[in-house]
Amino acid sequence: MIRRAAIARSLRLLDANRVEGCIVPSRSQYPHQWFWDSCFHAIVLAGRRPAAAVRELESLYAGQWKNGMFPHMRFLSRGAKARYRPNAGDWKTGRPTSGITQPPIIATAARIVYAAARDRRFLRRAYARIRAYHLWLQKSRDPEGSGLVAVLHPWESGMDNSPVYGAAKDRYLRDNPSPNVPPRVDTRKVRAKERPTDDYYRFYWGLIAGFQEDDWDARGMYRRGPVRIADALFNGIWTKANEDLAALAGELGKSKDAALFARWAERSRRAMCKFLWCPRRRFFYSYDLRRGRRILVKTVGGFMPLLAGGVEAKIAAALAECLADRREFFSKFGVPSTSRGEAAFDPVCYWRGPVWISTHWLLVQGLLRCGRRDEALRISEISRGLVERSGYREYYHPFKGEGLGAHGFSWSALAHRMIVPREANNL
Ligand code: 2M8
Repeated sequence: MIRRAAIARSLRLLDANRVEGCIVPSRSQYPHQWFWDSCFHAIVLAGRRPAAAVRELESLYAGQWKNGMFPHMRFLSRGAKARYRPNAGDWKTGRPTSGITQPPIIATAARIVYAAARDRRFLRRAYARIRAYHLWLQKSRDPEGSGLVAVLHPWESGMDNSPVYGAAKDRYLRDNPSPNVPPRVDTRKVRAKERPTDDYYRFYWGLIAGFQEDDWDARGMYRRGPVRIADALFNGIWTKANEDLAALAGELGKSKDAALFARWAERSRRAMCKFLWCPRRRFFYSYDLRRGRRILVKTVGGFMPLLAGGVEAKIAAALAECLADRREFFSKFGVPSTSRGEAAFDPVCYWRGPVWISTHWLLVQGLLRCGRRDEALRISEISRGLVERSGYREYYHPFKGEGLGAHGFSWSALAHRMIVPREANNL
């Protein structure tokens, strides 16, 4: 009964955050559409409102580029009057979207939504859109076919000020005259210490200016962009997404496509174990493709290769140990976004320490996948508890459980849908 009331509250929140046919992450802080947020919203809705889940995913099509890319943001006209920077005009992409992408979780979301909605028209349309996206991502972010796709801007990783991007930021600011950055608006409603520093904002805007010089040409951006990082979370999601796209292709009888995407998934699994896994430190790290070395900072992203399956039992066991270690990722209120052992760890600052419900959700799927049910249940319970106690906040303090960042934050509704029914993995 309590559970049902909680789910109803989550659905009410999503209803309240619906603007121009899609759900925004938060009405005050993020008044536009974000790519991976909408995928998470669709996953939440699939449980009780499959038709609304279909609509949420389909609302992303309006932003998709002709080359297949799903941009990380689509600007809404109502939101245009709201204060968010960079706005559509700042990006100069020639359309009301940003020019970069975000973690490619749409195939996974579509598989979950299809398992709930069983709507063939949705499946056919979604498949064509997502297939185009995967072909674009593969070609433009892994042109050598290594199995690892690159992130070119920290915003693409979804974990914007993660210390994974700290060294790249420092190098960038050292080598480039500090770009002019318009006054920050993100710190008007959220305390500055919970948001990225001004340096990060100079870096974010500077990278955008560089891409504008390349006229948003994917090849030029990849070749000349100062950041080229195989992010562990992004690649874990990408691998799982190829497996899910293969399942959707199979459902449509497209066996050649199914074999292709299954092969891509397998290639990425191998590449993650070869390049991201560090046998000595027993952890998955993001990898700097420009410099040819791992970025030795432990973040929650390091658990995400588990999502993709096929991880050796001893690797899964090492990660479980790290998850249970108070000096690393164990804390009363969940799994911090950055290890407690890192110098950059900060329990209130955005992706440098706080607990996020989205990464909890991903972690739960990864743990279930490698048979770690107890750990998965613990994280599910903590997630529900956080939302009950502190509301739908953007992130939470790992030791105190207090809410941080934006209020009325949509994807925190995932707390009530941590464990996806088995059908979604068995179309
Ligand atoms: C955050 O990122 C945006 C920029 O894309 C921002 O800080 O303004 C991140 O947490 C990102 O992962 C998320 O998709 C977005 C909207 O919730 O906010």
